[in-house]
Amino acid sequence: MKKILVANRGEIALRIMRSAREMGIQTVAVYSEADRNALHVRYADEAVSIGPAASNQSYLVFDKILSACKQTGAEAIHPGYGFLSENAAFARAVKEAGLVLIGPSPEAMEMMGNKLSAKAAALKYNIPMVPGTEEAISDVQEAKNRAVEVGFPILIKAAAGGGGKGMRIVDRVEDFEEQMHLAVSEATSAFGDGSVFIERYVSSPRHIEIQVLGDTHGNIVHLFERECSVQRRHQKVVEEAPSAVLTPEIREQMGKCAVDVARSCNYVGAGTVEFILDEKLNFYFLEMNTRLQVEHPVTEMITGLDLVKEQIKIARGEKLSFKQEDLAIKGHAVELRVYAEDPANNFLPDIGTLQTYRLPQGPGVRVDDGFEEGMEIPIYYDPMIAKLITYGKNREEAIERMIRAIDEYQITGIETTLPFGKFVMQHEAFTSGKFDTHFVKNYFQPENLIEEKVDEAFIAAIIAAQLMQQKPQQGNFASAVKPESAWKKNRTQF
Ligand code: MV4
Repeated sequence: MKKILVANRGEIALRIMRSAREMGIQTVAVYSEADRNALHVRYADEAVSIGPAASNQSYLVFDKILSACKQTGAEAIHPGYGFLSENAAFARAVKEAGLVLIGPSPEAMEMMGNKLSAKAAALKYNIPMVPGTEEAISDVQEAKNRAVEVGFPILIKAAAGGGGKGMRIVDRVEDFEEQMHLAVSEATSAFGDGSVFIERYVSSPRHIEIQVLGDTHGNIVHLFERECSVQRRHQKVVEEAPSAVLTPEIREQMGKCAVDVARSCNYVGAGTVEFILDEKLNFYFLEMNTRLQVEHPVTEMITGLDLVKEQIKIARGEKLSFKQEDLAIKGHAVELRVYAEDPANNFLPDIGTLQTYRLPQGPGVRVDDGFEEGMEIPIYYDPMIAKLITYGKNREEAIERMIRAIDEYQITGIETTLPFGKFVMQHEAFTSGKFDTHFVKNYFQPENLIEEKVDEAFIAAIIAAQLMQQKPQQGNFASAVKPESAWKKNRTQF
């Protein structure tokens, strides 16, 4: 494999190219009109323009990606995450064009892409699952009877859904019929497939996922867990590895189950098996994601592996160079997704230019990003600017480093989730490890960030006063405040 095309943009495109370059593999970028000056285009050895900004006219068009391979002689495609990464039809088209997709087979993508077929496959291996129906259920009366057997509260899920789309919680049997009708029509319009199934609703779960790697020789290992419970509206914001609550025994059991789920679909490549964990630490299989995930760096930090290199080696047909017993967790890693969103304003996407953009540095800090100072955040794609990852010998050190790195990270021109990240890192529920998927809803109010904002405005006022009046006179504003102590108190600027 001499040349790889990266069918993606932003931080993940760069991150993939970096590993390819280390392996002596040439890289090809593709870019839309909105990404003409993007870093992934400049970093690649070659770049091919693939059309208008809208992704359905560029990054999602099979033929444009395949032609770019032909044009440049790329032999393999890395799809990153999002876009075409879990598209079985694309995986087939790649194969038919005589190219290699750095990812699983179209069959595995299809089987795991539907929640019901994923559950059916996993059932053969006795994987723990939340009680409910194993098949799509369309008869409302029958569904209601099953719901009564399973017990309320019930969750109605769309088979074709994902990431929380098409889910409905039903607390009481009286509400079941209405909610079922709504769920079916929602699933039909959102996915073109109205199949739904029901599960017992686990009310305060933690979201824990296991990274797996499978090679083309039938070897499958797991790379331990990632805790992803800090999310809002099914959008993850903070992830960490390992989880603060898993015991070595549960970790081993979950790891074995994840390997079995991967085995159930003959999985090849890097994948993630999602579980929920209840208060009693019972775990249940939810679904499998057949791509490299956004939060993969925390796993890289604690295992010392480069997941993109492993994906490439697997795609070249190589055997995994390690066995399960060779793998161990070392240290702790935390990731904060830095979004161009205003956490003080209901996380509304914020658009604009990165007027100031200075990165944190120093021990245990990694930033995966795709922007530079002066660049605009395009409105067409995901609003994630960067992933800030910190590593430490233990959880406390990783968190301390995250707080320090957030303080060093300077972004102006756009509101970001950095202050929200600091709020999480300093919250007792997070530091103690006692939190679930309701963390944001339960503990976060925009007012939590206002104090920080007031401090910033205060410092700005001091600077303004000093500029206007170099020598403070007795009784004026500049002499009334103590700039020194205020600077020390708030370390967000130097
Ligand atoms: C659940 C659940 C509780 N009980 N299933 C949300 C996304 C999709 N992957 C499955 N999800 C859930 N399934 C049962 N039976 C709670 C969630 C859930 C959730 C799961 C993982 C991460 C964040 C979540 C936020 C809300 C609900």
